[in-house]
Amino acid sequence: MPFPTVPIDLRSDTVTRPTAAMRRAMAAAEVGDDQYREDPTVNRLEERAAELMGKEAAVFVSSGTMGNLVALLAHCGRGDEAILGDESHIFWYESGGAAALGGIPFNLRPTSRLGRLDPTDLAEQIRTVRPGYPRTGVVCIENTHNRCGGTVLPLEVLRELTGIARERSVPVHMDGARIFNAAAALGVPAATIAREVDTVQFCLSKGLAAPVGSLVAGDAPIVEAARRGRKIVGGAMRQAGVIAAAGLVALEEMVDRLPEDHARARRLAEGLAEIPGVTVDLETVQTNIVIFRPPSDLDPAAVIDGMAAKGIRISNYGLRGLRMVTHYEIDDAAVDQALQAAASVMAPVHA
Ligand code: TLP
Repeated sequence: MPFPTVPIDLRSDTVTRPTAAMRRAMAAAEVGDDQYREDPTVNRLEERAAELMGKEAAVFVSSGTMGNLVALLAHCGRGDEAILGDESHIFWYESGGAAALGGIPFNLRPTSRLGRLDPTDLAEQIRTVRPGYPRTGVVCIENTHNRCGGTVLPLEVLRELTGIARERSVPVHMDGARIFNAAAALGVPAATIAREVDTVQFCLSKGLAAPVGSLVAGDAPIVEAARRGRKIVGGAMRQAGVIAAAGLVALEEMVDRLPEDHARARRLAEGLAEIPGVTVDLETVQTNIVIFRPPSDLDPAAVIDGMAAKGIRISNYGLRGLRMVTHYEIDDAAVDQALQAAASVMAPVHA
C-alpha cells in the first residue's frame, strides 16, 4: 500500500490521491497551450480516451460535472428538454447547471432500484412535434449508477433504451463517471458500452485515482460543440498537460485493478448484512459502492460519527442511507477494520 490506511476513507472513490507514477508523469509532462491545441500531453490523452471509448474524438474537462454540462449544452438548445432519471447525479449533485446555464428543462423519470429508466415510460416521454411541447434534446443514462449503489446497466437493457431514443432521432448521453467499473463488471471493453451512446462522460478522478479530470467522447462534431461549451463555462485550460499526464497513467495502470475494488465492496456488503438490524440490498452491490441502512433505532449521523471515532470515514446518502466506496487505497485489512468498527458501532444495545 502506498499510503497509511488510517483513517480509512470510504466516503468516496474521489478521495484517492495520485499514485507515485502519476506524480512522476506530472513532473515530467511535456506541455503547451491547449487552447492552441498545442499541449501534446492533452492531445494524447484526448486521443487515447476517444480510442478507449470507440469514438472519433474526446475533449478533456476539469470534472465530471463539467463534462455532463458541456455534453448537455452540445445536445440541447435553450428550451430543449433533457430526459433523465430522478436519481441521477446530473439532477441531484450538479447544481442544476444545465438548467441554470443552458435553459435546459429536466424531465425527471422514475429510476428503478437497479438504476434503470423504464423503456415504456421513455418511449412515452420522448416528445412528438407539437407547438407547446419542448423538443426532447437528449436522453441521459447513468452507468454505473451512483445513487442506486453502483449498479451496472446490462448491455441488452442499455440497447433497448438507446434503440428507443435512436428510433426517435434523440441523442443519448451517458454519465459514465465510472464506465470502467461498469465495463469491468460486465467483462467487456468500455467501448462496447460507449458505442451505444452518442456522448459519454467519464472521470479519471474516481476509482482511477487521477487528481483531476474527465473526458467527453463522441463523434467529432458533437465533441467540437462540447469544446465550445467548455470555453463558454470558463473551462478551457492552458498547460493542462500537467494534469493530463496523470490521466494517461490512470488509463494505463489503474483500470485493470478495478475488479479488486468490486470484490472488496462485495465483502463489505456481505459483512454489513450480517450485523443485526443493518439492511443492504445485496443485488445492487455490483461494483465498488455499498449503500446500507443502519438499524432503525440508530441515528445515521451518530453512526457516521461513531465510525469516524474509530478511524473509518463513510458518507451520508440522505434517505438512501449511508455509503461506503472502495478504491485502491482500501486493502483487505481496511475492509476488516471497517467491518469490525461497523459491528461495534451498530451493535444492538441490550438493556
Ligand atoms: N460523484 C461524487 C459526488 O458528487 C456524489 C461521489 O462521491 O460519488 N457523475 C457521477 C455518476 C458521479 O458519481 C460524480 C461524482 C459526477 C458525475 C461528478 O464528478 P465531479 O465530482 O468530478 O464533478
